[in-house]
Amino acid sequence: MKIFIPGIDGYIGWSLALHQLSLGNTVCGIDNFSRRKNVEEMGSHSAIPILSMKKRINLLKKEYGDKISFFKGDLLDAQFTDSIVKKFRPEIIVHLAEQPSAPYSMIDQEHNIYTQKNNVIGNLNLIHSLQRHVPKTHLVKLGTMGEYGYDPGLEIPEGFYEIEFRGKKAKVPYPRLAGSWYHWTKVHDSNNIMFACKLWGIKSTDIMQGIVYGTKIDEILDEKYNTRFDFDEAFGTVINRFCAQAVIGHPLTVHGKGGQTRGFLALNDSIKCISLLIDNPPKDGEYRVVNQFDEQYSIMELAEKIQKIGNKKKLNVKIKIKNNPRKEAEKHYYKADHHILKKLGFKRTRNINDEIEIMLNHLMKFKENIFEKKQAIIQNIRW
Ligand code: USQ
Repeated sequence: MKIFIPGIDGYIGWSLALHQLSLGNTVCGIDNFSRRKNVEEMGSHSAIPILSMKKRINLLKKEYGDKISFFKGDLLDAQFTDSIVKKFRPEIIVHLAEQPSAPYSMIDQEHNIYTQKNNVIGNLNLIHSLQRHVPKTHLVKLGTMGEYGYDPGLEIPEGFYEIEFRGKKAKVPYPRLAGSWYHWTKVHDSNNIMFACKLWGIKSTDIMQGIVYGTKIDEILDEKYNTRFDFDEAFGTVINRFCAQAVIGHPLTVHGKGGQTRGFLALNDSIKCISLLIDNPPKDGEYRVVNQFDEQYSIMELAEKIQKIGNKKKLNVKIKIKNNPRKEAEKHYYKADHHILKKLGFKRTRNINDEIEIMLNHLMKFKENIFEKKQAIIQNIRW
């Protein structure tokens, strides 16, 4: 299969490329390196060193030859996007080229508008090119569980639900109640893709993914294949950031009551899930929504897990309650379906406790790197 990965330089993009190449597929990636630049803007860097894209591609070319190609460019450049889709003619597009940080989008007007433009317009350019050149291609798009919001007080289905209103029943999209400018961009993308499927008969899987954690996937056996690992206030997500904090003896910064409950998934399993969805596409014209997470925990439960595992390693992990810089429910009902991936055969490969231990061991090797940027670790960006 020919797979196009916009955002190949990112945490998930690079890992997915390694996995898909190992399966014998052909991968073409593009990236504008905004993740590297934006993390630098936050005064940080990847805790785990990564190679430049030139070196990454040279490494892969030695192993996979012409099965890997890379072009530097931006989805906002409609001509560039169009020329790649026209030339490569992918059978699958896995769109991972969005600004992924909620706090980053909340810094100020400029960062909000940047996120909206980058995500919404980039996605539109991509779907127009897909329709123009490869209308039978499956678009796998990374959305987020955060599109639904965390305080509707109802169970969350996979995208659609049945309602009865004034005596009539209908299957309609489940309401989206996102909690940051970033999360809203994903809602706008979902609406645009849903409409494109109806309008043009293209097919898409919109992944509502939970929080991904971990440093390794099965294909990362040597440090030179490493994917990035962020821990700064904008790009470090909660388990990854807590593990980085534990390693340098910084207290784990739990926001508010810590009762915020989220779905979580190991990086290795995120890649396996995306690959399962690639292998099991929807029908032509179908807009499929899949909730992609494995287990759910509250933030305090997570902090306590990391504390327990860290203390076995003599890290003397402390937990510090911090005034919540976000506007979010700190205690809420949370029950979300995640049946589709299980039906397709998804089985967890990484247990959360084992993965936290693997992460702590891996990160301890790069303690100095985290320590060097420790001023970037506390979230001060306010909603
Ligand atoms: N949190 C803390 N302490 C910290 C950092 C975070 O208590 O030091 C709390 C936050 O207040 C929040 C929860 O942990 O309640 C999750 O925060 P996060 O930064 O890990 O996740 P979030 O901002 O929701 O975004 C991340 C990814 C995003 C993805 C989303 C999936 O950055 O790309 O879409 O997770 S989900 O959360 O399921 O919407």
